[in-house]
Amino acid sequence: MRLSGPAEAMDGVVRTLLGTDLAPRRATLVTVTDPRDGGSIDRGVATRFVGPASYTGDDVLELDLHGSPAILEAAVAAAIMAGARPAGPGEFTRRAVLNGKLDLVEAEAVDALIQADSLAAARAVGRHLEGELSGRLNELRASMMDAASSIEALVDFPEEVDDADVAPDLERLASLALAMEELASTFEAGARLTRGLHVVLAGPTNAGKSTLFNLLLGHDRAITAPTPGTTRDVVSESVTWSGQTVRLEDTAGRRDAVDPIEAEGIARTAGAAARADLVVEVRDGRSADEPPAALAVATRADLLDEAGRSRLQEAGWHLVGAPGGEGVAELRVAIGAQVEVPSGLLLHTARQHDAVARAASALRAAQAAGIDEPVLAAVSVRSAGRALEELVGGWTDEQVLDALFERFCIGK
Ligand SMILES: Nc1nc2c(ncn2[C@@H]2O[C@H](COP(=O)(O)OP(=O)(O)OP(=O)(O)O)[C@@H](O)[C@H]2O)c(=O)[nH]1
Ligand SMILES: [Mg+2]
Repeated sequence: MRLSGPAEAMDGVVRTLLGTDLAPRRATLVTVTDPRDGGSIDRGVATRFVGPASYTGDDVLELDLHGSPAILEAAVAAAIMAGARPAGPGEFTRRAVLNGKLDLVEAEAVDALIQADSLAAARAVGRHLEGELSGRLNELRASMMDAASSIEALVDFPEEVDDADVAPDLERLASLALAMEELASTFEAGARLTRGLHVVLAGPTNAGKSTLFNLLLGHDRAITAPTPGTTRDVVSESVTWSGQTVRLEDTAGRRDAVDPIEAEGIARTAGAAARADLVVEVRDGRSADEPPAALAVATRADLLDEAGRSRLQEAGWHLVGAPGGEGVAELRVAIGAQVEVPSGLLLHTARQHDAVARAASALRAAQAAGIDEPVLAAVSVRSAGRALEELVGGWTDEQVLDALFERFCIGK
């Protein structure tokens, strides 16, 4: 149980609940007392962090108790009697942002870390919490501000600024725009990493998709049968393979539908395939010829003779045989290998992508306006700056002016 608040309020809670003082940052064995009847609620370990050296920046009290709902409920009720109130969603991180302990990008990383269901995702966003992405954005923003100052000077003091002084800064805006476009383009990989890789098994009816789906998952999730058209709906299940989350989907087999329900199922297959990061095409190995996709699976390897097997292997098919599970482990590896986890910084929220993309296009507008339209150029750079400010904070026009006077010594 975690509490956060101003020191005086925390003093009251500590006194009422624990009846003792706590040395900061020292785990202390305590008895939590119920203020209603003075009886004991639980014995546990309490640690007090004194602000600003705490997660939220306010005073924080952490209580480790025995986790039964009855104990926790009583402890929460006691804390409320002692002056606390239940926290809202994300309120501790929100306090941390308001107190300047975290910026918004770091706060998003906290959320993504909590949601991460693979180590790869946790590692990618963990870097953001260490300030790596904020640092990069601040760097881009500082460089942008610097370049903006000469353009602002051209607007405010046209007689004193030479066009030649502004030209290198306009070039710099172009390279900053490029850097931001590159950063924006990492969103797809970042989102894929945090939400998991979306893989769809597709192919004609009776190809063996559902059987393969079950084999890949390791349990009997979907119905399989010799009757073509067995699967109607998209069947979805998440797994973790070598540290990466994969959302695997089995789909209705493609054919000229025999009834409207099946036709709807086939339409859903097309929708799932269109949204997928990777479509694995599945065919009956006995009638397969050229592989229809980068990752194509021929089933019923167990029913093929040696010549048939080598023919398919040479053509580039992945062979699987359901009875013995032949080729399934290799297929998992092949699926994982189709999507590399990029090693650079990755944007992982739509908010980040939106702000960085807006900043990039505003810089392109500034670049296009150039020396001929310095007012438009200056306004565009400012709006690029505001877009990044929404992400990390700290941009004011005052700062542009500071940088301007520092560089040009105007009015001397
Ligand atoms: N011997 C053998 N039989 C297989 C193999 N794969 C699938 N089958 C059989 O083929 C039949 C059809 O398999 P399903 O997995 O239901 O085929 P599907 O592609 O999902 O079919 P729809 O849902 O109709 O599109 C079932 O009877 C399976 O047991 C395999 O590798 N070897
Ligand atoms: Mg099926």
